[in-house]
Amino acid sequence: MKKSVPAVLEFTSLDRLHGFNCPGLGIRADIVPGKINQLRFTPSKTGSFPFHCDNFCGIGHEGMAGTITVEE
Ligand SMILES: [Cu+2]
Repeated sequence: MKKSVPAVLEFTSLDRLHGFNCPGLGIRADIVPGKINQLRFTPSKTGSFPFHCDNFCGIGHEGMAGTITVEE
């Protein structure tokens, strides 16, 4: 992502309820099966920000994670 550039993150799930949580950027969203959830967000700082699934969803839950990179 680019700092100070508005973006829309879209989430959906093919199986069950998950949760997107990126504490470093202060954003989270429910990820609901069969639905597209939109999260409007404008990053105000640069860096690498880990995110994870915050709704225990079964096997593989621990691996549901990644990093958002915000550049200048
Ligand atoms: Cu999950």
